[in-house]
Amino acid sequence: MTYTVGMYLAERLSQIGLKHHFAVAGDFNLVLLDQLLVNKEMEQVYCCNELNCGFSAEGYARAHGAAAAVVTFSVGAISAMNAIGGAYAENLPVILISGSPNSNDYGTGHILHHTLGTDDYTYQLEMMRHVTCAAESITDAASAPAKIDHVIRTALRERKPAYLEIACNVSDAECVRPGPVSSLLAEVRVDDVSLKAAVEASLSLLEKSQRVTMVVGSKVRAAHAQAQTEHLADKLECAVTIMAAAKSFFPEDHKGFRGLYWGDVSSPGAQELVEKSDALICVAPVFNDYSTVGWTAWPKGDNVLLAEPNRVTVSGKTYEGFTLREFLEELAKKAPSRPLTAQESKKHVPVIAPTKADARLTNDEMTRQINAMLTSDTTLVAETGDSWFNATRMDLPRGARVELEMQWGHIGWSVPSAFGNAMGSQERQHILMVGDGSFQLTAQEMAQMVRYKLPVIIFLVNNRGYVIEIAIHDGPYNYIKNWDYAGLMEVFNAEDGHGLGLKATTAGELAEAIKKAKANREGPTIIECQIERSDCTKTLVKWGKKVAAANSRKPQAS
Ligand code: TPU
Repeated sequence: MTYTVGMYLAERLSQIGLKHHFAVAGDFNLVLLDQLLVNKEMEQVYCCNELNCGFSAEGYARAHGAAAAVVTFSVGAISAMNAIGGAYAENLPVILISGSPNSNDYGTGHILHHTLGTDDYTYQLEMMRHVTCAAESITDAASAPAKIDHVIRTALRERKPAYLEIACNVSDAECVRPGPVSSLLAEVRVDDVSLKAAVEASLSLLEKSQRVTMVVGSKVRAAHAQAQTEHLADKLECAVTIMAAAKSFFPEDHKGFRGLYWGDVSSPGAQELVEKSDALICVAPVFNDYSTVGWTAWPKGDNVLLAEPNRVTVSGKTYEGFTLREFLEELAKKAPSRPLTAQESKKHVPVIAPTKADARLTNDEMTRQINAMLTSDTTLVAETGDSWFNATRMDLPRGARVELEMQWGHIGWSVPSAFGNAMGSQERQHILMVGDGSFQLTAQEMAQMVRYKLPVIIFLVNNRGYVIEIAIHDGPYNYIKNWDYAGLMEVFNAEDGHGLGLKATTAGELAEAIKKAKANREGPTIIECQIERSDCTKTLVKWGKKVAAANSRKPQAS
């Protein structure tokens, strides 16, 4: 069989394990889409728009390790760029592939549709360089294999998105076949001297410390170091806390687990554990304004061992040239037992008392009922807003996954991301918690859950406004038009769908709705949970005030 550029790309994507790629058609990528369809190992999955396509791929990468999204030039790719920025912030290898102008049109002065109306077609590549770890433009078949391999390899190595554009007349041009994938995935060699020095410096901190605590951060998953983190915790036998964005990245049934470290809004006791440690091991953390609660809780100082994905900083020195996994593995081999912090503290499980069946539905009762649904097979996707705080206070069984987008924080992310995640892990039960304000951005992607018969259960929190923004900074702009959210499902079902739209205004109605949702395996179920606007978690309000204070610092006098 003659091989083409598009077939080469498809085989590479399939070799790295993709079973699906996401797409929105447009005339610059139609031939490319045909070429990708030749590969029977991968299914082409369609989205309503390119922003959602990017977020769907982002969700797939969360479930599956990597993903690809295929869009058309400018009108498509620039919409998708927002989601690619999200994938960058969240450390997810999403390959964005855009069709691009015919190679004969470059440098000719021709003005093309879907472009800025100038004759320079390099602007999209330039823009994408800022939100990806590798970006290539393919305008000839001969250089395509090297460019495709470079983009895929860099994305996988750096766990960041990457970008490819392929001239629309080149995607079916003849090219060589891909070689084996092992050469593409080869790991970088370890600097043994640096690794040994980092481990020795870390051990000397641990050996002179009795109060040792671990803080697990959100980059631990992208660094593929979750098992190594748990193993180190087994050896140290110390207390372990997690950061909010790392919810579910450390098993909560582990005997050292002591809940969430999030400054003032930590689980009871967790802040004291962290602040009173002689040695604090921060594994792959992200310290930003949100995670430090407006810069009020940022562990720093000589007692902090900062183990980042590509670097360790301890006792005033930084070490590089190895991965986090390698560092944690080596450290665990010699780590001393330091059980004091675990012995002196207890895991705090928040207990929410059930309300009567006919009582008005509350945020607490909704959270309680959702928590009771979680099993080791659940993936809980929680949108920006109070859903963050509800998800992070849940008690998780081992194996349950929580997906948050706390670095990028794009409202509306969760609907397409849950769709992509469900596509990428169909053996799991997907539950989505999303506020009404967020849902209004990307609601139409629920239609793809109907189309692909994915039994995602959506808890739509109708509190009639942007409650998180009300907590941070109130004004008339925080109040939204109400929708009939449950009613939307009928629109998306049209003549052939099996989605279910339900409403719950009391605790009993919610329990009934959950029963129906669990029984509906042929499509998604949206349960519109109607709660009072003022009913939100206490932590949201407390955290919101501190973040607002950080945002409203006055400019420094010059
Ligand atoms: O729980 P709740 O009521 O806060 O959730 P809801 O209703 O989804 O409201 C979220 C409100 C919100 C906004 C408007 N959270 N962050 N923002 C700012 C924002 C605006 N645009 C984008 C794309 N992302 C944002 N985070």
